Amino acid sequence: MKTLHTLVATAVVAVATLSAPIAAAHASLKSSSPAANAVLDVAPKEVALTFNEKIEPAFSSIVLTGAAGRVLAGAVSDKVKATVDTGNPAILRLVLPPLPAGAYTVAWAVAGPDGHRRKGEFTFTVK
Ligand SMILES: [Cu+2]
Repeated sequence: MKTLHTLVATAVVAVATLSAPIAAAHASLKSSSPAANAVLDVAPKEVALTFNEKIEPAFSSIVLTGAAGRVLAGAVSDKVKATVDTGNPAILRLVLPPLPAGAYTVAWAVAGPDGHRRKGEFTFTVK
């Protein structure tokens, strides 16, 4: 049993070591405006997400939802969608409609140059 346990532990370490550099290569969110969990006096006019690397416009989106999960901006059917910044291909932006006070969720999905897709979400509040 001791041998088996050692083998399993070795395998776990090997997997963790092998997967670490690959995971580090994926696009990941570095910062956002509004910041995650921000409480704002003034409604933001856009969401801007900065990633650690260039992202692919065709596979990158931001969807803003409000109370009760109602989609307010960035839906597939919307005319206004997230766009990659022309000056910095690591920044994804979504122009927002006027937002009343309330809680909002930003859901993003991107793909980096290697084609791996990542997604995440965060919330902010307008007072
Ligand atoms: Cu990757």
